[in-house]
Amino acid sequence: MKMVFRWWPNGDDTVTLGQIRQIPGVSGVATMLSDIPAGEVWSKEAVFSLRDQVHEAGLEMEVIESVNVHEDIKKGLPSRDEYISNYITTMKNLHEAGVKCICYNLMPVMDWFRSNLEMPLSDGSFAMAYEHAYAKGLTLDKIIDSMMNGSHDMTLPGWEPERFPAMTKDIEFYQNVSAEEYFKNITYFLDAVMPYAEEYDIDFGVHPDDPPWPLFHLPKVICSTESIREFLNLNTSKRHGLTLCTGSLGANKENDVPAMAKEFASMGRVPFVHLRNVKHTQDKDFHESAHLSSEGDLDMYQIIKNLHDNGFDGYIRPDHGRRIWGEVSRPGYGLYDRAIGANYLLGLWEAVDKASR
Ligand code: DNO
Repeated sequence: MKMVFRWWPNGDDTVTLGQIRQIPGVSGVATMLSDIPAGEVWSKEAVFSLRDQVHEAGLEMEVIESVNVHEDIKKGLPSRDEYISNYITTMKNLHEAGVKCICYNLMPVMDWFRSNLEMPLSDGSFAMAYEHAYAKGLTLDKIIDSMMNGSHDMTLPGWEPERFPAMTKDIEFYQNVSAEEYFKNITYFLDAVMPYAEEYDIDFGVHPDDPPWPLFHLPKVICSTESIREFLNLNTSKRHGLTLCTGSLGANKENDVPAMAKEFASMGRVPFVHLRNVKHTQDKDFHESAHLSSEGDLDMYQIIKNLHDNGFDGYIRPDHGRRIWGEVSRPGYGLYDRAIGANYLLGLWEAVDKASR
């Protein structure tokens, strides 16, 4: 197991590589070239220069989060072949730079969604929250506003402003796309890419839909144990796996996240794990919490134990932290709470590992 920390280059992060290097137990970053639009090739030059920057700071760059999938691939349009071929070239360049794991997602049109990026908690910290009744009634403008307010003018992952102009049309497009059709488009992509994942020794971990239910009439297909099984069955390559995001999946109370960790890790299909906790308030409403089991509704000990005992040998990163100690950063991606979280998770791992010997 290796603990990594999400980080963005080109000054697009308040956290520095030097700070990450000082978090005990963190060996590398999960990073991306966020200035290259989805569908374009990540040149060898750009990838190598990113890698050199990370290495110079004494960290590894074995995980990329995310190489985003162009919307035309998800839509199944004829232009997808060119975007897939670009994706494969990017994989080759990443492989040559020593990358071992790619996180990506298949959420149509928009990535993760929260109705409030800065909900005050009783201890004076702030966390991201989701209120279903409010979310359901939103128009696209309000959806975008909801995500941009509280973003402190930093780009949110998956909410790069260049996506906004096409969103109305894209949402319309999906109104008549069934989950079955969507799965077909995904299969086409996986069949094209997985042989290269084998050739380049890169594990692919799809990020589940966040929140894990249909929203804004868009197909959401990676939400539950059943749908993850179905998704993993779309391609037999062992490189075709899941980024087990405990907070995304755990937002649905029906999802037994420790059981998911056990089932999918034992299949060798979990190359990457995002660990964070959530606190359910009512029905589908929740807010994010500190990583500790006692702070939310997920049993982090059991999740770690099930990963450990079922042969998990991939990368973990502490996912979204709260905003604490007055830090101003990308929502969810400050230094302080994630650093605390990383060390709590490393402590759990050490205890589970030593107890098993
Ligand atoms: C938000 C994240 C997502 C996730 C991507 C993975 O903070 O959970 O942006 O990283 O969807 O592709």
